[in-house]
Amino acid sequence: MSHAAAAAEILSRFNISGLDLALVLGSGWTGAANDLGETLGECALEELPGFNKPVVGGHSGILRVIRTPAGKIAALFNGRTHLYEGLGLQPVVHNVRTAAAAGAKTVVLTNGCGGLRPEWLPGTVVLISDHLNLTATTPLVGARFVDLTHAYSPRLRELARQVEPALPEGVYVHFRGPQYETPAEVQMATIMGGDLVGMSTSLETIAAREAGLEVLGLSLVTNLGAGISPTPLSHEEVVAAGEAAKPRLRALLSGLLERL
Ligand code: 8IG
Repeated sequence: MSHAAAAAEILSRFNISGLDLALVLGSGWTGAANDLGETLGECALEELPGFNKPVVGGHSGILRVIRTPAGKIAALFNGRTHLYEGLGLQPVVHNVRTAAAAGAKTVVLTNGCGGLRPEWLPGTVVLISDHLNLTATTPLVGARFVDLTHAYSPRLRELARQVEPALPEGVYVHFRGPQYETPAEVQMATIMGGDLVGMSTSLETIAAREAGLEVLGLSLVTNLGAGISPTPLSHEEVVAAGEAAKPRLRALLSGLLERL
């Protein structure tokens, strides 16, 4: 499988014996992950077997490997492949499978998303407590009956709250996209028990749990869900909210890496 090849390439390229953890940095999070440790090396994602260049504006497409202040080896994936790109499921979960094949035990999945609670203004960070996978698909093939009861690790959420005690929690609803939801779909997501709407993360979480990784999910609310906000959604709004939240996101990631 190409994730084994990608993992081998990461270990040889950066001269490391394995990864301890991986972070996937989604919309709004990329710039927050600079200077989080000693850089051991970096490369463009598409130089590694099975990876594609991210298509979303604001994703640098760089893999950086660092030694964290706690002495752990971490891979920072800046950008990801989404289901809506039409490349299929395997490229979407290649990041977490590669991280697991390289020895990682933990993955931090971050994203930018829409918020369904009016009190969560753009710039709010939310711990993902659970998800609704509305993509009607799965990265798992065959009789892989993976338990998702604690898909988003209660232990890691507690650890995040040691860094930021007031972090709220919410259920992430994964729509395939790439269009944003209609107001009716946003209502549906709310009625179904959702708190956040986005286009990533749940498939990576499923693959990560299959691979035995512990998952922390962090969402940056960059806009209110369609119909909740009086103004139309735009990707520029998303980028601006990420930019404004950068110092806070950086502090959170830095505090996490001291503890992970
Ligand atoms: I950033 O409002 C971002 N990503 N589905 N809905 C969905 N994805 C998003 C949104 C949103 N904002």
